[in-house]
Amino acid sequence: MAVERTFIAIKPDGVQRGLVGQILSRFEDKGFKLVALKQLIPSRELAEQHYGVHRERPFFSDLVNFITSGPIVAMVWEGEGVIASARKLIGSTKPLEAEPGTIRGDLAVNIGRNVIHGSDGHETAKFEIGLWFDSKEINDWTPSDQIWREE
Ligand code: IDP
Ligand code: MG
Repeated sequence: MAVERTFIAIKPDGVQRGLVGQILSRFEDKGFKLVALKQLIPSRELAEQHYGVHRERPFFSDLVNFITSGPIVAMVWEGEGVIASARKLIGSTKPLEAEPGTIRGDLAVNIGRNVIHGSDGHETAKFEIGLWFDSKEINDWTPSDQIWREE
């Protein structure tokens, strides 16, 4: 499987509830590599671009209001199959339907307060990484224990 990158963001509820550390741990523990991270309060323009595919949905303005309401933690994670695997770690969009053991399954109940975002495919990941990060903010590096993670 190819090494790829995905865009992950801890939403304002995750930051406000003090869940940043344990969410980062789940990705680190799994064995993925953090290559970019920053905290920011997204502008309306950025939020509307990010959620552009949902522009016509009834919940769009609530979603944009929420995501711009406070700091988020924006990240890029790298690894083999990380795009699909991160979606599994995150769990279903509706937290009450998300499996226990997933981030949303363990940490949320409300669809509008579901703690975390993850890119849903290769094209989306590419678009979202470019939208949220300048290429200079993304670091190429090799973990010293890399050899112990490979077959
Ligand atoms: P995802 O975050 O699991 O990829 P999407 O369908 O892309 O889910 O929706 C983006 C975000 O919009 C969701 O994470 C959720 O917070 C919110 N959302 C999705 N569907 C609804 C809805 O029916 N009501 C309210 N908020 C919703
Ligand atoms: Mg989505």
